[in-house]
Amino acid sequence: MFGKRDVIVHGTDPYNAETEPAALAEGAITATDAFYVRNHGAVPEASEWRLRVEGAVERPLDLSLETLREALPEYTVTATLQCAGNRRAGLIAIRDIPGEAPWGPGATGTATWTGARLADVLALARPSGEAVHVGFEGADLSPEAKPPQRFGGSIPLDKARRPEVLLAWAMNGEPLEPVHGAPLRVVVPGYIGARSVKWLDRIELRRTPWKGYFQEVVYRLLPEDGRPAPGAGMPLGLVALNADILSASPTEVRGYAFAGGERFITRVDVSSDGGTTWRQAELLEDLGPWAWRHWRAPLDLPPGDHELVVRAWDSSAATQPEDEASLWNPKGYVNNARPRCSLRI
Ligand SMILES: Nc1nc2c(c(=O)[nH]1)N[C@H]1C(S)=C(S)[C@@H](COP(=O)(O)O)O[C@H]1N2
Ligand SMILES: [Mo]
Repeated sequence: MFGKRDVIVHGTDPYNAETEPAALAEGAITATDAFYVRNHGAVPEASEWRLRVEGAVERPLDLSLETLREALPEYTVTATLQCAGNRRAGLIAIRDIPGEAPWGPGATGTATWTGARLADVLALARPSGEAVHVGFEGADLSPEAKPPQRFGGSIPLDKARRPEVLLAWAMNGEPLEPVHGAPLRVVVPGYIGARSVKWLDRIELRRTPWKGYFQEVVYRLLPEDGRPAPGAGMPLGLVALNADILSASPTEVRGYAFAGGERFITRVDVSSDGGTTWRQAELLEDLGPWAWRHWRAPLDLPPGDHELVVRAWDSSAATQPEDEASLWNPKGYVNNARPRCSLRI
């Protein structure tokens, strides 16, 4: 439908699809035509596009894409996007989560993103003393909210001023595709995918975090017995340490590990006896502080049944939780349990 290949489609209206493990395993940069898509509404129709910057600013802006591209220097950042619902299927296996897509390990991917620094746009608009959060609003209308609402979210102003946060018009060296947010999207490295708002046409400097449905009700971690309601549970922001297996054979296991936040991957351990003994995997290509690490470990397994388990470690010395049972939550977010895989040889 959008010329995507190697994807598992979870819905067509709106279109949602994840990358197949084999396509993720091809390299640390995910091909654009295999990159996952997470939409909460229809891709908005192309129209006369402007970016407004308003709210707690001394100088509100109303920019064309040409002005943005010509007036500001262009930067490229390699960053992993990860949906908070990535690996939800593992939680659904514990207890059903009706109405939420059963994402496997492929609601994540890594691309190079090119655009202007949000910091440079903010410097032009001059945030006032009141500004603490930066809100982003997309042009898409989501029927998930009643009444329908545009998709939006916010990040703290401190993060918004960091050099890695981009207003991107290109992905993997090509013009951004409509399904990934053309003509302009935010890319917030280290934060859940939901903050990287696509089809961005409004930035609002605010005193408080975004009050829209997708931050006040959705994308929050509820207690096991919680119900979605405005302000219930905790808002998700920084991505938690996570890893998954992308391929496993009698001679080799491969996968990804993503630290999230401002952390980086320090080690990945692999067990082939269900977690009794561990060996270190080899960390592959380092794409910089905002990208995952792919890893591999050679195996030499005798005939029989084997259970592979993986645990990644990050620069805060945290490792992944043992299993999904302790992580189940009503919306099915942040499944970062140690991935497991059975092999019969
Ligand atoms: N405007 C808008 N931005 C959005 C969304 C959306 O539905 N509408 N989905 C968000 C979510 S939940 C994720 S995980 C990422 C996915 O980006 P991608 O589709 O380019 O992979 O976009 C985010 N930005
Ligand atoms: Mo997401």
